[in-house]
Amino acid sequence: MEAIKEKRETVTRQKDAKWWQTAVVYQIYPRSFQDSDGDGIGDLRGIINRIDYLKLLGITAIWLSPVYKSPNDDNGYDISDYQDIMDEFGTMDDMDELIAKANEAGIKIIMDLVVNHTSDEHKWFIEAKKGRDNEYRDYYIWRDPVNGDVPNDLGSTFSGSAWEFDEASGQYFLHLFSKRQPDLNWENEKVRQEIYDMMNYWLDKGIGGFRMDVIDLIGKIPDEKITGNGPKLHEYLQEMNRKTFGSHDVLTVGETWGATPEIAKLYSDPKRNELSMVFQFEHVGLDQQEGKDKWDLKPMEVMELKKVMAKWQTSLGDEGWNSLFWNNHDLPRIVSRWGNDKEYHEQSAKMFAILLHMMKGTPYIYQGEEIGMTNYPVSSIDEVEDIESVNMYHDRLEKGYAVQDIMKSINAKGRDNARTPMQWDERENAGFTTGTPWLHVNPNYTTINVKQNIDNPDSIFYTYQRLIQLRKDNPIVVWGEFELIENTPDDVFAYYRLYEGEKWLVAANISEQKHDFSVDEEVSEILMSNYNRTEIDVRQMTLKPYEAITVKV
Ligand code: TEU
Repeated sequence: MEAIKEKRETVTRQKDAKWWQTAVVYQIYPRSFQDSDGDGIGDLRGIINRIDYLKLLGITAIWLSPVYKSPNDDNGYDISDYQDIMDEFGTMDDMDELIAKANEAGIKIIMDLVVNHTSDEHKWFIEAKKGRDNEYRDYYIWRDPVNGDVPNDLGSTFSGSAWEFDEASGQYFLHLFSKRQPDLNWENEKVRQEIYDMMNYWLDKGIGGFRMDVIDLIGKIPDEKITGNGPKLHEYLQEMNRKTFGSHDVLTVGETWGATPEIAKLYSDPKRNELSMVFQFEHVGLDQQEGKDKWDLKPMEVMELKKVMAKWQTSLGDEGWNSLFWNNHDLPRIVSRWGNDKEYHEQSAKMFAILLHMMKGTPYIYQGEEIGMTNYPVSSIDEVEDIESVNMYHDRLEKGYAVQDIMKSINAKGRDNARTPMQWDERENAGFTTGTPWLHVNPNYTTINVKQNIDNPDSIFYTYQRLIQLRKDNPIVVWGEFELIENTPDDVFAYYRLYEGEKWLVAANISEQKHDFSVDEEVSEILMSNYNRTEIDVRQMTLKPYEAITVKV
C-alpha cells in the first residue's frame, strides 16, 4: 500500500500539476440521467441520488449539460435565464445541494457555458425585439435586407439560412443554430461584461469550471462570413480569463469543432492565459465524406484514426493539454458507431475504453458509455426528437433525398442516439423514471443496465473503474510520453507510454478479424486485457476481434 500511496503522490506532485490534468470527467445530460419526481424528465435531485454511483466509478468531475431556465428548443442549449434553474430540473437550492454534495464526494461540478447565443425568450432578446432604438438591440446581430433578401448566404447548423426576418423592425437577426437561438454580439462590451458577471456568480458558488459551448464562434464577423476562429476570439478569451476564472483553480474546456493542434495551442498554452484545454473533433469527422456534412456517411479507416490521434498526442507538448473522448450528447454511441454492438458488444466497448484511457490527456466519459449503452435505431421521423435531425430531415426531403437514406443518416449520426434515458436496471423504463420518459428508452435496457454491470465483476463498468484507478495510481498514464507503434496491421492501433524508465504497451484490434501482432518486448505485467488473458507474449501473438491489452514491458 505504501508503494501505491507513494506513486499516487507522484501523480499529482509532478511539475506544477493542475488537478484537471489528473481528473476523469463524467458528462451528464440531465434530461436523460435520472428522474426523481416521476415527470419523465431527469432532474437535479436524481443526480444527487446517484453521486454514490459516480463515486464508485471513480470519476472526479462532472460536466453538467445546461440546467438553466430554457424553453428547450435545443434541450437547454437555448438559455432564457443563466442564473435560474429550468423548472423541470428543480430549484437553485437543489443546484447548491448538488455542488455541495459532489464536492464532499471529491467530485467537482463543471457547468456548461452557452454564451455564443441565448434563447429568444431571454429578457435581453425580448427587449432587443422591441425596436431598433432599444438599449438591448445591440446585444444581438441585426442586419437590413440586401435586395429584399437575407444579408448573405450564411447557413445554420440546424439547416436553412442563419438569418431570420423580424417583421416588426424589417431587419434580420443572426442565428447559427435554431431560429430560437439568436447569436449574441460579442463586439458589444456590455454583452461581454454581463457574461462575465454571470460567470462570477457561478464561480462564487464553488463550481469546478466551465465547458464552453461553441466558444470558437464568439469572434464571428458575419458580414465577412467568418464564424469560427474570428480575429478577436483570443482577445475575448484572455479578457474572460482575466475577469472571471483566471483567479480560480478551475477546469475550462472549449468546444472547438475546427481546431487543429496549432489552433488548440492558441487556446490552451498556459502562457496565453486562456483555457485549460479544448475538445477537438478531428477524429469525430473520420466517418463523414470529405467536405460534406456529418450525415454523408463513409466508413472510418483505422489508419486515419491512428494518424489523427497520434498527431494530437504528440503535437501539443507543453503548449496545451488533450481532452480524450469518444462520446458526448451530440455524438452516436461509440460501441455502435465504430465497434460492434451485437456479437462483440462487451469486447468492443472495453477495447475503446482501454485504447482511449491509456492515452495522455483528460478523459471524458459520457453517461452510459461505462456500461456500453448503444444507439437506438428508429424507423420513422415521428420517433425523432432532436431539432438538428428533424430540421435536416425536412431540408433533405425538400431537396429530393430518399427517406430511407435520410433515416439511415439519422440512425447513424442523430443526436437522439446519445440521449435515450440512462439504463439503471431491468425495471420498467430502465429505472430512469416511474412516469412516461420524455424520449424512448432503448429496449435493450433489460440486458444493458447499471445493476447488471455492478453485479458482474467482468463488466464494462469495472473495466472503466480499473482504468480510472490505473490513472490515479500510475504517473506514467498522466505524464508519460506517447509513441505510436507504426509497423502493425492496419486495423491494430498500438502505442507505448514512457515515463522515468517505465514502459507500457497498449494494443487494440479495431476490427472483427483476428490480427497477428508482434513487437520485440518482454511482458513483465499484464495490466488490462478485455479477454482476461493470464499470459501474454507480445513477441508473437494473435489479437482476437476487438481485443485490447495494456502490458508493462
Ligand atoms: O454543439 C455544437 C455543434 O455544432 C453541434 O450541434 C454539432 O454541429 C452537431 O450536433 C454534431 O453532431 C453545441 C452543443 O454541444 C449542442 O448540443 C448544441 O445544440 C449546439 O452547440 C448549440 O448550442
